[in-house]
Amino acid sequence: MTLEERLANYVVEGSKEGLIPDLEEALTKYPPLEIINGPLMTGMEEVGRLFNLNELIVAEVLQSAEVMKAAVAHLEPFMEKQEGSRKGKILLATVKGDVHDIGKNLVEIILSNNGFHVVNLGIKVPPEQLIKAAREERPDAIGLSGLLVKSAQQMVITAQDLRAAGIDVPLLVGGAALTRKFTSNRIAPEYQGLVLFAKDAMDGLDIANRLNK
Ligand code: B1M
Repeated sequence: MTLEERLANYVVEGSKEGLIPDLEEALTKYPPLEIINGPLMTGMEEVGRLFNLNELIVAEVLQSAEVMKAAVAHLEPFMEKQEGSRKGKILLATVKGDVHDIGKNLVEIILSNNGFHVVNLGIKVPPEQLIKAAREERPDAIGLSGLLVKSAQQMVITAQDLRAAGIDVPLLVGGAALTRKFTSNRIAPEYQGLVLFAKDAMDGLDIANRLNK
């Protein structure tokens, strides 16, 4: 197997044995984000495919998630950091009913490495908690993540509740359950402020940087 195949395979197999030396080797060839977005994501997509076919059970998917998290944690110190600049504050949450947090945590790493102050509220965050945090933290933007189909609908509800609470800071939304079209047709009309879709964590950073200007 090539190095890239081995990296994808650790995620598919949910095994960490040999992972760190292979990540070290990969770092001599690629920047950390390319390793995540390339072979590690390829592995995660395969996990999703096998899970869909009932060839993996939830416990096995959880092990794959642990491998992905360990890999991201190992690569994080090698990511580019913008020192010194202090940008806006962003509240980040996975929406109510959804536990998926690998993508959201990647967004946190990338935003905070690039000068943003991120307050990560975690997973399964109901609108009430988000409203309370928004009143206390006074963020410049709120980032919502969701991977389940029902999470897309939950984003609509969250946008409605935030609006009813008088919150109108820009909303940055992302996650596999969403599309740009759903964002502009279904979420944006329910909110007072801007609603912007990010296809991945780097896109999220680009949008946050544009909002910061
Ligand atoms: Co779940 N799961 N899962 N799962 N899981 C999916 C999402 C699924 C597509 C798998 C499948 O069936 N093929 C499917 C959803 C089906 C649907 O709704 N249509 C699914 C299901 C069904 C479930 C359960 C219901 C299974 C069950 O219990 N029977 C259950 C749900 C529990 C719940 O949420 N209430 C469940 C549970 C789990 C685990 C706990 C085992 C585990 C999550 C562990 C964790 O996150 N801590 C898990 C995993 C790992 C997956 C897959 C395999 C991988 C997700 C992942 O981490 N990807 C996933 C299939 C897949 O996606 N291929 C699947 C890597 C991550 C980096 O990508 O999060 O998409 P992602 O983030 C991307 C972009 O989306 C974007 O940036 C990132 C890239 O840079 N992004 C943002 C994300 N958030 C953003 C926010 C932004 C900007 C960009 O701004 C704020």
